[in-house]
Amino acid sequence: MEREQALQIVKPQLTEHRYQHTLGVMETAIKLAGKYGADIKKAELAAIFHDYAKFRPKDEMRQIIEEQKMPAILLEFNSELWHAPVGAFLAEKEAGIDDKEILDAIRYHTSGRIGMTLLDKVIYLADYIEPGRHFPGVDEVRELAENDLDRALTQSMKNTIQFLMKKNQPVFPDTFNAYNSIVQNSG
Ligand code: DGI
Ligand code: FE
Ligand code: FE
Ligand code: FE
Repeated sequence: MEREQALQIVKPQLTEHRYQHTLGVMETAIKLAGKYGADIKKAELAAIFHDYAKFRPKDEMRQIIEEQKMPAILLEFNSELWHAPVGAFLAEKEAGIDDKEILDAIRYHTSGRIGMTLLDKVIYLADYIEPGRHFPGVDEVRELAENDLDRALTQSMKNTIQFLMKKNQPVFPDTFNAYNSIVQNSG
């Protein structure tokens, strides 16, 4: 699918603010893919669709998680996590995206996972550092992303876990597993 068609499908699903975020993730993901050797067209499409399900009603997302036999543990954690796996499902069902690497990058863009692929990492990081993001620590991660993908990713995961802990929020197991996996595998 070409960029313009993908954007036309996604735009009506999002608020204007979230659409601008999506364009930022797209540009950033294309840059990171070029720098680190990921597939640029796949990075572009995954970025465009990554927040596809962001505004679906909670009840609809809960029902999809149950019916599609996604990990039930999702339902015990913050519903903010649900749009990632549900988005992967709906991008396939409603938009016909059938590339498994793209769907996985969408599915794991919020939590990460053990053994993230290069494309998973590009989308996770692009979501974190796109130009519209303004939170403490983001500039440090932007600098790390200039020459060390794994260090940038580790730092963004640390920031996310610390942010959740400061707010006394539970941390989803995949989030910890992703952090451990990348620290153990990147020396
Ligand atoms: O959809 P975005 O806002 O672009 O960003 P995202 O998909 O990375 O994150 C959505 C939210 O999910 C964000 O507010 C932080 C939260 N989050 C990420 N990991 C975890 C989490 N929330 C909980 N409770 N546990 C996690 O492990
Ligand atoms: Fe998201
Ligand atoms: Fe994210
Ligand atoms: Fe996002």
